[in-house]
Amino acid sequence: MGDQLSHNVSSLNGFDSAHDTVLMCEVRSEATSVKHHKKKIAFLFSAMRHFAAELEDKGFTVRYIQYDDPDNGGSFLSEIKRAVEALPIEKIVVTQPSEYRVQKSVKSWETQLGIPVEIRPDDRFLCPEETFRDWAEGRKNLRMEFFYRNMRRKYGILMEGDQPVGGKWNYDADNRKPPKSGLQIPPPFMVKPDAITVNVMALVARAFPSHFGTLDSFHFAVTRDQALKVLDHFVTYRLPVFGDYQDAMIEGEPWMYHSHLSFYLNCGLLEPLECVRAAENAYHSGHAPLNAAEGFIRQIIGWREYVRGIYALKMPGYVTENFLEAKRPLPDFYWTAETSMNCLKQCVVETRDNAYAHHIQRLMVLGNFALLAGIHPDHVNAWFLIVYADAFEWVELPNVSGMVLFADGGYLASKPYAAGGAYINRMSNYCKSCRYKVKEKSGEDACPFNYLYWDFLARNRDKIGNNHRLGMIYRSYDKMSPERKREIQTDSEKFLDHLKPAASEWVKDDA
Ligand code: FAD
Ligand code: DLZ
Ligand code: SF4
Repeated sequence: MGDQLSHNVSSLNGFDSAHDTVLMCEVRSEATSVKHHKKKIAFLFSAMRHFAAELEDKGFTVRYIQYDDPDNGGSFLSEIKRAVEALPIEKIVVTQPSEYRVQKSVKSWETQLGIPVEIRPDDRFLCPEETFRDWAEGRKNLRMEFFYRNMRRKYGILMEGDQPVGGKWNYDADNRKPPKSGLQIPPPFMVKPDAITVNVMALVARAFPSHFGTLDSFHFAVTRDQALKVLDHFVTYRLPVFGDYQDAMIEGEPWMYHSHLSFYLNCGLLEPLECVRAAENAYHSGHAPLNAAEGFIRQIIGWREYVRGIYALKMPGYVTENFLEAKRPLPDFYWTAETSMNCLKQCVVETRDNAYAHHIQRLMVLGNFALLAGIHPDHVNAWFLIVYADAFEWVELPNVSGMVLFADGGYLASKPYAAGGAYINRMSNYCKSCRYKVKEKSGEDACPFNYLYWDFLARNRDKIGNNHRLGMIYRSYDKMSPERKREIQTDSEKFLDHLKPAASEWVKDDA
């Protein structure tokens, strides 16, 4: 499958090139389960085609079905059926798909085809599903920090005996520097599209014209060798500053000091442990400071594995969670970028152009607005699953429903990540060129985040009013005069009532 492009993926263990065939297929059902960003489809199809060619070079027999093959039936099952008819197949071997939707379908193959199907665990994750389940058992709420410490111990990463290197597990407090002017941000590592990628881009332009996003300036790595170069480039040029500016946002600087490795980790071109060891080595050799190496490593062995564990544990019910009973449809500007709120505009434009936005843009701008405005989790999840080239439901859903929307009632995160305009102003330069005034609290010109923040807290008090991490904030709200509270409510209602809902064509293919 398109996110199993690893030469050591479990389905290939024991592959016998004299008898076995690898089946790979570009199928409509996957490309349009939601209407993925054009760059995401081009990236995955090109990476799949390159991977198939590498396997053939190694002597594997590969049955590769291209998207516009006239006989392509359009789904995994149709293509397996065709393979079963064409070849003397005794058994199907598959690595467990990452998404629940596909897992469910694979489980029905044996009955549908009348052939044994062996589903092997995906051992590219560092924490097996059962280990996570054992750790989570009996806990009402989970906390990433404790899970992360176990992972550090288990893999001996940044450890001195049984103690963390430097004496602390977590250096996040050093990683919140606001952006300063004059930062020399290195350009991202760019791969020039080769003939395969150019071909795929033409196919995507032709076959998916109504999908979100542009194909211009496609520069993703599409092979393991290229992805290793992206890793090396990150460690050499960005990692030393990664920690300091991890939360910073600058207009016109979509890539900042982030690694841009999620695309390759999630589709299998890179392995999590090799990225982590590269950062650890950079620390030990004196190339990168501890706050940078630890911060980066925590994202991968901590957050990435943690959200995957929660997904495995909580599906299928996690999809329908809506603890705050949010109902509003997604505003149109998430697709068109037509909004006067400059922070949102910048983040949507960059998402459209790059199929990428870095974590704080996703969490504190795009996500924060969706939380404060009370957008329905289905709409927010669909958007995040569509627009990013690294988005697969196992990682997107816990981040959106758990981290951003508090839709799971606090299972993943201890409090909603809600913030007013002051946070965005501190961590970015977006407010300087915004039509709204970040310092104003009410009225036509006030930054909408400012009143929406308090309105969100007031609206949801029955659900989150007892959260001990919000106690101080609610006390500040209680000290406000009745007039001020009314003003917050009126400004918010007026603003929210004027939001134009998005058209549904962006999400689902009607054809
Ligand atoms: P870096 O900042 O360089 O981080 C290094 C690596 O750590 C990433 O490549 C990624 O593999 C991992 N990582 C960091 N944060 C997280 C996290 N919260 N959860 C899981 N892994 C993490 N990440 C995805 O891979 N796919 C998604 O669909 C996705 N959707 C998100 C939606 C929202 C609302 C939010 C708040 C976060 C989402 N993330 C998602 C997590 C994170 O934003 C991206 O992994 C990151 O921005 C990718 O860019 P990068 O490779 O430059 O990351
Ligand atoms: C995301 C995606 C897309 C757009 N297209 C394909 C495809 O044509 N063929 C394929 O094998 N995989 C694709 N993928 C990735 C799958 O959606 C992903 O492997 C499953 O959702 C994992 O459960
Ligand atoms: Fe965003 Fe408010 Fe700043 Fe405008 S003023 S950029 S809306 S935070």
